[in-house]
Amino acid sequence: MTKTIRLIGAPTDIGASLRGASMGPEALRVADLPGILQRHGLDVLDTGNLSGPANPWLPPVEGFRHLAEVTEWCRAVHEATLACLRAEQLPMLLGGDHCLAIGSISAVAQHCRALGKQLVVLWLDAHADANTSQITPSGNLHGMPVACLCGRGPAALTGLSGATPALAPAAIRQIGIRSVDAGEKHHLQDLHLTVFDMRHIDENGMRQTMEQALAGIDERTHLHVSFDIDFLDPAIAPGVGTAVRGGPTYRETQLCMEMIADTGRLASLDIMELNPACDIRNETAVLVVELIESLFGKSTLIR
Ligand SMILES: [Mn+2]
Repeated sequence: MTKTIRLIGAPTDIGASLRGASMGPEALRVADLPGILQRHGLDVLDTGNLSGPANPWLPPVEGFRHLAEVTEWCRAVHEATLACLRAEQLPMLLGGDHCLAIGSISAVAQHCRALGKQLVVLWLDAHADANTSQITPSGNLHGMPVACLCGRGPAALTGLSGATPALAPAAIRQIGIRSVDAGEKHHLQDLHLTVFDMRHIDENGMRQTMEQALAGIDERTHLHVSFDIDFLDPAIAPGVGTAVRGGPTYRETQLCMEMIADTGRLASLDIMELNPACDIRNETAVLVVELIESLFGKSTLIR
């Protein structure tokens, strides 16, 4: 890994059900994310935070909360991510809530399309994030990015990459899922999305799950990881707004990260939904930084 890693902060909770993810980028910096990566010999460039509209905290309109503001934030993320990829750097989006992945992954999909690269997106999350305005229980857009990327959503978001859908559902592999809304369950089936839920991990173990999730990745693959911090078990990661118990343990998550690193194909990353208002003495941010070290190749032994 010789590429420069560019940190892109997106301090907003515009698509979330609870306020506080807007403080995520700064909490990761306080946990010394840039310094720790640099001490691994990685080239890290922190270009600061993007800016966008404030959170007006209004009820949903026609099934969406804050659609205009979410669109503005996602456009800013899309633009910054695309510029970074075109400069042959590795974008690391520091969220912010998970609606912003519509912006980052739209840019990644657009870039891969232009270069003829195969795109694989690993979606690490407690939730499937595949709601639409018709089936959402809340209208919060952080529950809809997967649907939007698959072309199911408002045109302003589904068309960001210059093509709709931004990517084929087959490009997405979800891991750690354990909370799916009633209508969303049918939608997942309808999209034929690949979902390795917690039951799959229970029955097959993290090793076999990751072997399946990483199948088919080769030297032509652009691997994107969209890491929602609520993927982790809340017993080890309390700093999230929508915690669901029964997530992967510390060891399971380390294995997941190390197996991704072993592919050598990680080319872009989202670190989403860290909510310092829910955290205890920034311990979740510190844990996340430790996991990101593993994602970039830290291992116990020389293998
Ligand atoms: Mn999510």
